Parts: sequence; C-alpha cells; structure tokens
Amino acid sequence: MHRDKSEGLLRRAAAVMPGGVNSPVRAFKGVGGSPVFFESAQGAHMVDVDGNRYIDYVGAWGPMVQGHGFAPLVQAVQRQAAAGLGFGAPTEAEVDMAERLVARVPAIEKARLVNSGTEATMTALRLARGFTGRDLIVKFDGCYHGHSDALLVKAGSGALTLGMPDSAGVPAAVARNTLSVPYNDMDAVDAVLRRHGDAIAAVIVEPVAGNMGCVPPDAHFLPGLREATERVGALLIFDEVMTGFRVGPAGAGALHGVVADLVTLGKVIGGGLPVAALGGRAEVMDHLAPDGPVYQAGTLSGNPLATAAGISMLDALNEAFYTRLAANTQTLADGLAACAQSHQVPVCVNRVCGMFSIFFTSAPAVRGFADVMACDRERYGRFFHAMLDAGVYFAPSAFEAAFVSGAHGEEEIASTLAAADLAFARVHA
Ligand code: KE4
Repeated sequence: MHRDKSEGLLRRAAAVMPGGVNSPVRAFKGVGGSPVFFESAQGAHMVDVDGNRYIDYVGAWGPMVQGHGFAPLVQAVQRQAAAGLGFGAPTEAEVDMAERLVARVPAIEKARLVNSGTEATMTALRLARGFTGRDLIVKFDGCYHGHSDALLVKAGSGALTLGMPDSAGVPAAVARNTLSVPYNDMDAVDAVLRRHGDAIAAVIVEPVAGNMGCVPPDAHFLPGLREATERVGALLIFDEVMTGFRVGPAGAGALHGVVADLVTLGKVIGGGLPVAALGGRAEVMDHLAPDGPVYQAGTLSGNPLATAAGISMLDALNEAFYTRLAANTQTLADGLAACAQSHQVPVCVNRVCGMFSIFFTSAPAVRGFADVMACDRERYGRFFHAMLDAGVYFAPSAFEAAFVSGAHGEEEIASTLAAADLAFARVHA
C-alpha cells in the first residue's frame, strides 16, 4: 500500500501549518511514520488521497457513531445550508436541540450550546468557580478535557501522546489551582478533599476515561465521587464529550446511575460538525450570562448547520441502536483479545459500548494512568502500522480509544480480525 500523495501533502502542509496538522494527535508522532490524508468516507470506511480504503476506528475521534455520511444528517445539513448558514440570533433549532438534551440526560435541566469540547469544559470550570466562589479544581491523571490552561495538567490524549501532559505556556499561577490525582483512586480523592475540601470548586472527570486509552471506572468510583463532592460542597462535572451518546442512550453517568451537577457533551451531538454543550442543574446553569454573573459567549454557538446535524443524529439514537453497538463492540474486542492470545502477544483489551482499547501489557488489568504508562507503546506503533497496511485505521496513538459505529457490521469485524491475525503475528517477534 503506497501513500505517496499523503507524503507529498505533508511536505506542503508542514510549510504552512505547525507540524502540518490542525490537531497534534493527527501527526502520527505517537506511532511514527507520516499521517494519512483522507479524501472521502462512507459508513465504516474512509478513502485516502492515494485511493486506499480503510475500515475506520477513529470515527473523527468519536462523532461518527452512526458511521460516515449518515444520510439523515447529510440531508438535514444540506436542507439547512440552503436556508441559511448562520444568523447570530436565536433559532428554533437551538431550542429543539436543548430540549432533546434535557429530555435524555438526567443531569441536564438547562443547556448551553458551544462549539467545541474545550469551550464546554472551560466554561464548566468558570461556572463552577462562579457558583461556589472557590478556585481549586480536581482532575485525574491521564484524563483530557480539551486545551484550556486550567486543564492542561497531567492531561491525556494528544498532550500525553506528545509527552507534554503539562503544556508550556500555562502560568504556574493557573496550574497550581488544578490538582490531579490517579483515576479510580478514591483514597487519593479523599485525601485531597480532606486537605482542600472547602477551597475546591469542582471535581471534573471522564466517567469512562478515553484519553489514556479506554479505562472504565471501578464500580465504587463514580458513586464515591458523587458522595465526596456533596460532602465538601464542590460540584461534580462529568466530561462526557467522548462518552455522551456513545456508551449508551444518555451517556456514562446514566449508565452508572450517578447524576453529576454539570455535564459536558460534544462529538456525537454534532455528528462531525462543530457543536458541543454544557448542561446541568438549572440552579447552577442560571449563573451563566445573560441572567447570571458568569460570562460565556460564542459567535458561532448554536450554528444552524451544526444544530441541524445534532438533531438528526440524536433522533436516530435509540435503545436498539445501543444494544447492537454494544454487542458488536464486545464481539470485536473479544476477537482481538483471542487473536492476540493465539499469537502469544500479551494484551489487555478494555471495552465499553462503542469504544475499546488494546493495551500491550501482561498486566491483568489497566485501571489508570500508571498502568497505561507501563504498557508497550512501541509495540502498539508496530501493530498500528501493520493494521494500517492491511486497510484498518486505528488511532495513531496508544493513548486513544478505538470507536465502533453502527456501520461496523459482521463483514467489517471479520475483516478487522483477519488483519489483526497478521498484525499480531508481525508484532509477536
Ligand atoms: P475538543 O475541544 O477537541 O472538541 O474537545 C476536547 C475534549 C474534551 N473532553 C474529552 C473527554 C475529549 O475526549 C476531548 C477531545 N478528545 C480528543 C480525542 N481523544 C480530540 C482529538 C484531537 O485532539 O484532535
């Protein structure tokens, strides 16, 4: 499989864009080699600029839960484009979208639409600080919540991939207000709340971590966070930008029976177009401008194309969809684990509905950042390239999740497992 055009495009791109990409994790720094430039996508497949076709498990980093080119969404966006691209004024579609989020996510009584997950989590922190009058934030090692200053502390995803979980340019005065503790470690949470409890505005967590690879919460973790934050008067923020409407019809919080004070959403709710959201208790949300003292704004917020996409996506997500998505994710994850074992390659495969990660480790479990950092990233890179050459596109980083869509069926799963059989044989050595 040759990718000459991609390599030529990277040379052009690098002359005019930092690293030749508009988001660092796309640059293949975590797996080596040159990023693939894509041209089109349909269903579970993408086609690169050299005409190579791949089964796609990146799904634009989560939005494509129905697969690429989802017809109802494409048609809704085409219709809206002809009617108007933006008004800078309220539209009925924004109300329709917010009503759907309120109806579907138990934690959400009111919602504010924004343009990215970063905006949503940045706003959530400001709102929590404005509501509580406190400054400190608690996050978890390896969790990624976008690139706002306060959250680039021991962050996952691209920050981890590039070995810069604490970014340059973040003032110490900002970073010192963010405390990061190990995921799934309630003792560490209790210790930091005992010491700083009455100064903590919020605890923010990925209720299923996806930015250090897929790491599900231990059974007691989310209920423990709910009880601990209530005990000290801090808000609990579930960052569901990745897990919202991916792991279940209402996200990970609902799946685990825990209701946060604030929830951030993104990715799936835009189906690939730029829309994200912050939602939560009305008592908290009403502190946002224009009614409240916490300012937040956005020229493109509630953009008509993005809300048209979001509404058509949400209306196509029902219980039956998630039952099938969970079953296919399980079949694929089990098949990959069995295939690795047949080649004596030690792996741990974490999976939840719609997403999974293959960790190259002989450890019995991967429950947090320290476990992830002990995994064999070099072997993941070799596995990634073996799969890429076999026409299967995984995340170009060992610190990301693989995403299954409604368009991944028996044929795609069988082809993926056939490719994995060759790939595990190659990485066995
Ligand atoms: P954006 O600002 O990239 O829309 O969302 C930031 C964000 C917030 N919270 C969670 C849980 C997230 O997963 C993300 C973004 N996820 C990464 C992929 N793991 C985006 C990919 C990229 O950075 O290019």
